[in-house]
Amino acid sequence: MATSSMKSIPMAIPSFSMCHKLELLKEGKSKGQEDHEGLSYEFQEMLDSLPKERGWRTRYLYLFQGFWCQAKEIQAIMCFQKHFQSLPNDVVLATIPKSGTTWLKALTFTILNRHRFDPVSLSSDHPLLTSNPHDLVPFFEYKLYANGDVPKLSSLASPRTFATHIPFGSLMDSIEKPGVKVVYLCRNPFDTFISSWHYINNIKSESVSPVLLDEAFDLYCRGVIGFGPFWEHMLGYWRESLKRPEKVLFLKYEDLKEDTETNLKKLASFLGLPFTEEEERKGVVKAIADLCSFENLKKLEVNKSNKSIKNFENRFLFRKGEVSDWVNYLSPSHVERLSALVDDKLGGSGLTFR
Ligand code: PAP
Repeated sequence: MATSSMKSIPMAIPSFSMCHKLELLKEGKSKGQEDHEGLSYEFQEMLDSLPKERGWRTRYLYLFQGFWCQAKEIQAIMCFQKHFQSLPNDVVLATIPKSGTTWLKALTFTILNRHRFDPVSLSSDHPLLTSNPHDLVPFFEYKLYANGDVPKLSSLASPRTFATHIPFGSLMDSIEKPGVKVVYLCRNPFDTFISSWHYINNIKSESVSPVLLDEAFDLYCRGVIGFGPFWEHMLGYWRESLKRPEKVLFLKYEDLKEDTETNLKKLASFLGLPFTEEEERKGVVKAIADLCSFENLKKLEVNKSNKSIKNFENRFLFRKGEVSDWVNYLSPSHVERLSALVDDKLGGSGLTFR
C-alpha cells in the first residue's frame, strides 16, 4: 500500500525489461560518461526520457520513480524489482546514504549471528574482524543486482539479510510477504549532508573537480541527492513504521550513539531474537556495541586498506562518526535554509531530530 507521501510522487516505471545488457553503448558514445558504460541503447533511451540534474559524483542524476538516482543504480533497481523473491524471514536494512548504513549492517549481522560467532569471547574468526560490514550484508543495488545481474539467493542461510537505499515506495512490492522485516536507520539531515559531501569528494576520481560545499548544499536542499529528496525517503519509512511497527522498525543514528545498548535490545527484539537475561548478564549486548563501535571498526586492517562498495576504499566509510559535526562546516545562512526546509517538509509528521 502506498504511503500518503508516496502517492504524490510521479512513478516513471518503464514497461520493458532492461535487466540484461543488450547492445552495449559503443565507447565513442559513452566518452565522458563513465556512469553510462555498459548500459544498453534501450536503457539509454529510457534514461533520456527522465528528468535529470547534475550529479554529485556522476554526470547526471535521473528522477526515476520519484527519486534521484544514478544510471547504473536505476538499471540495478529495475532488475531487483523484477527478479527479487522475498522469503518470510528476510531482513532488509534501509537507509539513505551516509545515515549509518555500515554501522547498522555490523550491528544486525552480529546480533543475528551471535550464537555462531560469540561476540563476548570474540575469537579471531569473527567475520567482522576480517570483513567490511558491506561484504557481510550485501546491497541489492550495488552488489546483488548490479550491472543487471540476477543472483541466486534461495540457498542463503536464513534469515537472509540484505541492504538498500531504495525509497519505501519503490521497495514495498518486493517486501510485502508476511514475516519480511525492514529496519530503517535515519540520521539528522545536517550531518547526513556533511558526511555525503566529504564522501563524494573522497571517492571521486582525480580527473573530476571537487564538488563545492555551496553547490552540493543547493542540490541537497532541492532534493537532488542519490535516493533523495531526503525528506521523502525518511517520511516513506517513518509513516510505514507508524502504520506497521511489526514490519518496519525506525531507528535514529543519534539515539544509537547516545544509548547503543537500549537500541540494540530494541533491534534484537524486533528481529525476533531478543537477548535473554543470561545474555545480558554475560555482557553480550555491550560486547556487540563495542565490537561494532566506530572506533573499533575504523582501526581494523580490513577497513583501513580494502575496498568493498563499488571499488571505493573502505577507509572513507569511517570518517568521524560523530553527531553534529555539521557545526564545523555550515554557515548561519545554510543552517537557516536547511532548518526551514526540515520544518516545512517534516513538520507535523512526528519525525523530529534533536
Ligand atoms: P553508506 O551509506 O555509503 O554505506 P554510511 O555507513 O551510511 O555510508 O555512512 C557513513 C557515516 O557513518 C560516516 O559518518 P561521518 O562522515 O559523519 O563520519 C561514518 O563515519 C559513520 N559510521 C561508520 N561506521 C560507524 C559506526 N560504527 N558508528 C558510528 N558511525 C559510523
